[in-house]
Amino acid sequence: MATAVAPRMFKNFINGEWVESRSGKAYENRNPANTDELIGLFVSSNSEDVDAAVDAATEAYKTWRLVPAPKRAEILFRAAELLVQRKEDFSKDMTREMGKVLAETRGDVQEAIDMTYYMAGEGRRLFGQTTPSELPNKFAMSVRQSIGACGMITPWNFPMAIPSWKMMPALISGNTVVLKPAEDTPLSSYHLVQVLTEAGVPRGVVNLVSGDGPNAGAPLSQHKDVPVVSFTGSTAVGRIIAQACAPDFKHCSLEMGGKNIIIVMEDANLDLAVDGAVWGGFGTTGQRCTAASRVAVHKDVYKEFVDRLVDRVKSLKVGDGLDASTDMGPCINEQQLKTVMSYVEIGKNEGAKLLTGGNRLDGGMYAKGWFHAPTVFGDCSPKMRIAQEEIFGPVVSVIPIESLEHAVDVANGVPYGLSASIYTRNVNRAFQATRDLYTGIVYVNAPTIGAETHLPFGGTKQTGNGHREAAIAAIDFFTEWKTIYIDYSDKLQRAQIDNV
Ligand code: UN1
Repeated sequence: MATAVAPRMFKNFINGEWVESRSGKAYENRNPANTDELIGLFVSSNSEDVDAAVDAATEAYKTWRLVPAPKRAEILFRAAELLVQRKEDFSKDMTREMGKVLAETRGDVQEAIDMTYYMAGEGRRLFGQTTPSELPNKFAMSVRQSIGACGMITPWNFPMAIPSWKMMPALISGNTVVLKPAEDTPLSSYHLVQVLTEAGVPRGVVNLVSGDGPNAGAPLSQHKDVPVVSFTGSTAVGRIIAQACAPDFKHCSLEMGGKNIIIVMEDANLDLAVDGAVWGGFGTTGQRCTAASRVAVHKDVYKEFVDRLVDRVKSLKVGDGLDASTDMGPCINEQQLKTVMSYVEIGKNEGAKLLTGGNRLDGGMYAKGWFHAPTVFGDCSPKMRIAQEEIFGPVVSVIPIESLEHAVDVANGVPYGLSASIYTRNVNRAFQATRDLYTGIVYVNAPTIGAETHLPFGGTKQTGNGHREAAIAAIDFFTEWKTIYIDYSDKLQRAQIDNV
């Protein structure tokens, strides 16, 4: 429909000002539930924009690193309060640009609030260690030091939470930030940066450049003045970023794919397990790194569990996430929908049994969006591609298992290791599983999603590169240790030599 009102143009935020891109180009951000709705125009940044943002962050770092951490914390506390005040508006905007249902976008903003309060609290801790020296009249301690301008490349599935996971620990530690949010969801990052600015973050400390990976993300990860890069996204892109960081030995934190599993033992509370599988598999339309895209079910309860799961999945209401009765929103974009559709074909060709779904939802209320039916495949073998590869959509593969040992083998038999879960009432089995599942996160009697901000988040194998986000682990990533020895003996004392 023609309109006389020009769409709102969102600019980059560099050195405390909203500025045009040097490229002069912009792109459209549209609602994935209704592509007629234009959220706004966002600038397509290029390497010159990235250079300007990095210059600003590098200059601002000189003074920000010297601001006492409790003072930096006061700004974060104010930012958290502004997020609380604007939670509802930001959640609605997030549903419009990302598609997930309002209850979940409220959760996403809440996760940013939690992280901001949590890291603000760290402003009066940032603990190091004091420890005795092996020599007399000598003092020893370690302190954290900030590093510099941090480049952050964030995904579209948690458009405010994940930028906050990276920005808040970086800022409280005394670093400055250049954020390149996902092309599909820049508005939520825009809101977060706006809030930080209103809360009093000095100019240049936080910068935002919107745009795509090749033109904006790549120059950021390659920039010689960016010593720290934090990325969340696909394993394929993570590998490129790791390579870009390697020549200069940049600190590089990667959060990538997952192929998470829920194990249902024969003694499980099946109602609870079905609830968990539905929420873990189809929450956020399956577009979480932590999504439960595999469910391994003991043969003794397999049929009963699958019947109940399929019944529940059939009753899920797919639609616009702003409608309170909607259970599941659209895929983020056309390409993601096509990926989901291609995996459905792969599953059928591999001989998995399609139990429900398996098709794009089209026509009527779905005509203008990227909707796919929630889909369950049964009788999957663990080596099928649909049971091995990350689909990032509403497709769950159910695998029959014989025993706990078998389930753990299946669980660990994928290239990823983010999250795993077991449903059982047997405490011995629960502990055995928490010990033997080789993932970064394990749940007992809860689905694979639901991480909290004060505990480490991340995974093993091709999910990550050994770092963790959230919690103190995030402070570890965004700081370097400095060990300080103070000798007040007034004479030369040689460690390892003079004290034997
Ligand atoms: C992600 O899937 O990319 O535990 C992050 C969870 C959320 C975070 C998910 N708190 O599912």
